[in-house]
Amino acid sequence: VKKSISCEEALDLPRPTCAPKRTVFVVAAALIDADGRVLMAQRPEGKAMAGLWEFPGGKMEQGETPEFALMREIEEELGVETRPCCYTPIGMASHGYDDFHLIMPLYACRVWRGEPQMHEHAGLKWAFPHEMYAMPMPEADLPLIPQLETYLGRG
Ligand code: 9L3
Ligand code: MG
Repeated sequence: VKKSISCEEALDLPRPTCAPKRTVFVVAAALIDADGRVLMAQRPEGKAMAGLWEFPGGKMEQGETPEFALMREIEEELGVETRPCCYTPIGMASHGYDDFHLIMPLYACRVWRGEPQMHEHAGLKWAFPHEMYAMPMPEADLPLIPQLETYLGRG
């Protein structure tokens, strides 16, 4: 279990060194319905972090803007049509896994076309942010919950 220390405590320690790790840029979407529920998607068997509930999204490809990558990923994963202008940045996660460092901004999306389908996931669930604390989620996604609550005006 990693112990987190305060920024004040960290300032009293020597400057940390940075172990070279691969940086992975992932974009994630909060699709928000008219009641303020957010679409969570369960990672499937056979993929990393199987069974955990995530904000849908995926890796940015060379030459893509974050918003374009989201339009592509959300259509691939959920069969839902969006446009880059549907996405508003509302949060950011920066998380060190053992073998790579994940940079993952979160974008809100309130307008789309189509009914979400499970093209790549094992489950879909509309959840209020406070309900997410009871769902097993990837560590990287956890700091995005309070950021989402702030955006939705419950934080
Ligand atoms: N990831 C974590 N939380 C998320 C997403 C969309 C992705 N909400 C992590 C899982 C993988 C990496 O990012 O390690 C790439 O995601 P994918 O391409 O397996 O969806
Ligand atoms: Mg994905």
